[in-house]
Amino acid sequence: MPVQLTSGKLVLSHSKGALVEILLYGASVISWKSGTKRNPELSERLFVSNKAAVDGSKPVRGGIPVVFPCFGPPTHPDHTRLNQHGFARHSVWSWDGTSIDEKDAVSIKLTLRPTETIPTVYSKPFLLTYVVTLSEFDLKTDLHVQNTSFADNLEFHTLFHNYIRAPSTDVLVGPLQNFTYYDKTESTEAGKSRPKVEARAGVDVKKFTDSVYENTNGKYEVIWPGGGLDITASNLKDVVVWNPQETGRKIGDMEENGWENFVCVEPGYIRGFVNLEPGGLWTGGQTLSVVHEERRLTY
Ligand code: TA6
Repeated sequence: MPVQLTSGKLVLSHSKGALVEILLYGASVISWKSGTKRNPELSERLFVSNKAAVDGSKPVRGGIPVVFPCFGPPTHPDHTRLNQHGFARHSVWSWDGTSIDEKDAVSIKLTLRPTETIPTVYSKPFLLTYVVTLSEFDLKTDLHVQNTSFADNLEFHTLFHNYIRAPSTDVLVGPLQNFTYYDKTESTEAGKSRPKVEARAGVDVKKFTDSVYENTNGKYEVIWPGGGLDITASNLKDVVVWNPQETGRKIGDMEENGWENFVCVEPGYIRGFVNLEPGGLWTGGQTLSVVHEERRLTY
């Protein structure tokens, strides 16, 4: 069965073996297992903390959390009553359709409308449609945002908070050279970090890293000795690279030393807000690909 729903979790199976698991809670991808062209053996490509809640009690610590309508602590007047990273990752989505294409790629569609608790903290009308597509070596996630108001614009951030399974002491993310970034690990009196220009082609996360790159080219390689994957983003002009390292001890649902086993590479639109006119439709997406496994650890 290409798609099965069991206790609020969808399992997508590709005919060549790849698997992905998605919770209706938060539309959270919590597992992606894939082989590669050279090695058909399935490997888990994402990190989920063994202390993560996957029962819908709180956002999942790992996988691919969907961030909408605000990234980080709210800064927009429409978002003042929201938690960090918005409500999409802790709302229950509806399964709204399935399709299989001529190459056996399996897609599911999830939707979220302002029902239940959302209107108590957010007054703007919207319709979110999240499409997850599993191919033999790729995982694609697309978020479609519809402004269902007839009168008001809709302003939002959105981001895919990917926890990529990788040895954080050896991983490199790039090419990011010459892009402007903001180092959130720097505490400045204004609470805002100054813009810097990345001098490195490949960025490591050997120390606590929380960097917001803006206006990049949307193509990223995440590589480590013996492994790696590509991320291609569309309509997501920014990217965050995050790993807490030892500060992860302060994160309640972070497993012991979990920070040694992932890097977050998070394509998004978070510097400035998307401004969607009444009735407008906006789409941002990404494709994670493991079609190459062996990579040189140099740029
Ligand atoms: O994307 C990086 C970040 O904004 C970090 O600053 C850190 O807060 C991380 O997200 C995790 O946030 P969370 O709300 O999931 O604990």
